[in-house]
Amino acid sequence: MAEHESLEYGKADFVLLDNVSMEEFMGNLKLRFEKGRIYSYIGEVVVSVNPYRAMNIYGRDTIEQYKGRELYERPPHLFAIADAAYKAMKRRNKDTCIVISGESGAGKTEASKYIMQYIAAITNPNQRAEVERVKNMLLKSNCVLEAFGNAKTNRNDNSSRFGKYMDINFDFKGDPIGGHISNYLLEKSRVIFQQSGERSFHSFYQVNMLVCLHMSVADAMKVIGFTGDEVQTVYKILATILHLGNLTFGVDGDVTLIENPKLVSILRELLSTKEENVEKAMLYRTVATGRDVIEKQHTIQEASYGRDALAKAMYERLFCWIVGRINDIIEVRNYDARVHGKNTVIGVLDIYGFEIFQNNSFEQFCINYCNEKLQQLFIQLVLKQEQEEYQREGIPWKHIDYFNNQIIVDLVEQQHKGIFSVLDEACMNVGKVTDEVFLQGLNGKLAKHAHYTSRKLSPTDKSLEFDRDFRIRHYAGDVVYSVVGFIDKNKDTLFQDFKRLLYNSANPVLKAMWPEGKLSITEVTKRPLTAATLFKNSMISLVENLASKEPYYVRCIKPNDVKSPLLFEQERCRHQVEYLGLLENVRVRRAGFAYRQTYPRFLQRYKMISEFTWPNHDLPSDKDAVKRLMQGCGFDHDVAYGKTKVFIRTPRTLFSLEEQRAEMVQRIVLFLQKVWRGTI
Ligand code: AD9
Ligand code: MG
Repeated sequence: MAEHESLEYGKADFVLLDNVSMEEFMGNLKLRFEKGRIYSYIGEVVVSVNPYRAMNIYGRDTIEQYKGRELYERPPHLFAIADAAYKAMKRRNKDTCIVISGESGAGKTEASKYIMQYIAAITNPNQRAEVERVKNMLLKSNCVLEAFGNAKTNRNDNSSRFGKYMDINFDFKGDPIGGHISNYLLEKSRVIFQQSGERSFHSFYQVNMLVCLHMSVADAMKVIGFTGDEVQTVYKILATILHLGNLTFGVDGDVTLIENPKLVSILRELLSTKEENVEKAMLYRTVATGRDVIEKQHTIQEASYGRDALAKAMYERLFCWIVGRINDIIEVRNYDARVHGKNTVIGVLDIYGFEIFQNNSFEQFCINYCNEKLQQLFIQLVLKQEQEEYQREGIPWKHIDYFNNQIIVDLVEQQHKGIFSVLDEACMNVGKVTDEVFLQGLNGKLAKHAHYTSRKLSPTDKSLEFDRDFRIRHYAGDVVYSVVGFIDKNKDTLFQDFKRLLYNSANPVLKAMWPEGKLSITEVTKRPLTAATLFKNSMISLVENLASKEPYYVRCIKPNDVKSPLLFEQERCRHQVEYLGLLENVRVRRAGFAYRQTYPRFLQRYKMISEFTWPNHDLPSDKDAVKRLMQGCGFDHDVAYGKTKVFIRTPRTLFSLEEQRAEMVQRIVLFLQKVWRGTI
């Protein structure tokens, strides 16, 4: 534990609680929060409570205190986990990742930024220019992505409306040499609609208020390496989307028309195209009927639908293009793996947190599914595998129960029966495809599922107000979703005419964003993958990627719903502790072992500290040799011997082994020096 921290701040590591009960856990969490100790540990997992106030714990001096130290040597902090992930990567040549989870507003994005700042601060001691450039880009990219991908919601004034996973690549010296950002499903519907009390993406207000982007954002874009033309095009796209919001349609006889034609000439200019092209794309749709290609006039509804789809698609494409440009700029360059050896990676995941709104739609469904996947990963890696390993190794172990949310993950993503499959099936129907048809499909397939209810299946259930609602019992709570818009958002159609309009722009930056606009209607044959399928696939590969690395966890807790630095709402916090599985985490950790290693590797590292094993042992097996070594050092009581690995219960034992090893190495070096000098 962090030994120098006084007990007046409570227990720094929940593993040290006298009794592992919800009551004690909550008492300790509250005490620490009230004493300004926002971080605690469960073993190597950081538990963080959002302080909702500026804390003086992220400065240069604090960074220095954590640099290169072991996790338990200092009070719990994000910096300690960042350092642990960094050390593991550097010492053991392992890819690591830091997974930050918690509900909306719990502090994930802030945590990810502090982690990045820490890594930037402790690397590149030799001030290599290229490394400094990369670090600067990585930090600045955050600011740009937040401007375009974050917005004020009722849960969080700076809520991430996209998922972000950033890989930072390091060279053999441990210095950052590049990175890569993966972005996940931007909530683009926000461009055309916001719930009461919410706003669109920050970028629109910044462009609106200052006529150019917020100063720091424009600076950041320039520093990163966006050209003047590119930044101009970004302004133009934002302006286009704002003007599209004002475009209205009417009818004259049976002709659909644009009610405010002045806007068309503004749009023409912004998009660098001809006025008639804009008008035509807004009012007509090219369709192929057999061998003929005809132009079909939109109804008012179709024209409005098309306009909204265009606004959403342009913003989404802009966002993905910005991420792509940043990736071009920060990708690993000038690096020859054949000369320098493999480069290693630390991944940082900061994704949208679990959310429940007044009205929950397709986006909340995807966001909450994503959080189910991450919870499942945590269960797999922290609760399940740990216990399975003890069993496999024959270590005496009393199984600890926990709620396994795999059943909810399956409910969403399973082939044929899962909600995404039912949705895709409904979208594939020819003829009238409605959200209600989708809901009927769900009811048909999921009527008996313990985590699914609809109003039809449960007419007296008060939380299901309308016939279009269904409810999922998520790991983090019940959420009622309205099916309205699911089909549309899943199909995610943008008429080919708009793609052609943008591709034919005289602005090369805009044109490059829409390469598929090159195709004529007769050439567009393939049905694109649905939004749900794309999201599901990206989540599955994200989880695979995280599982292939050594994970470090930050579990964020939101203390209240009013953004107060003083309020610790007991019930709100208890609920989060419960669904995050923190108590189970303490139990597994407490009964478990902090460190494990195979016998041969353990000996390789520590054999010099025992006369029985140095330079070689003559015992029947490596296991016997490790036993002898541990007995000799007096650590036997803190150790269990598995079939292939030795397990050490407390970190203190490990530190002590490390100290003895360092001492021996020093002695051996001195001895060898004397031999060389001929003084022995
Ligand atoms: V969402 O799922 O993207 O909606 P996050 O990312 O979990 O959410 P965020 O990091 O944006 O939450 O934190 C919300 C707000 O809490 C911030 O804007 C800060 O005002 C506040 N916060 C969070 N962490 C800290 C902190 N370590 N110090 C001070 C903090 N304030
Ligand atoms: Mg966030």
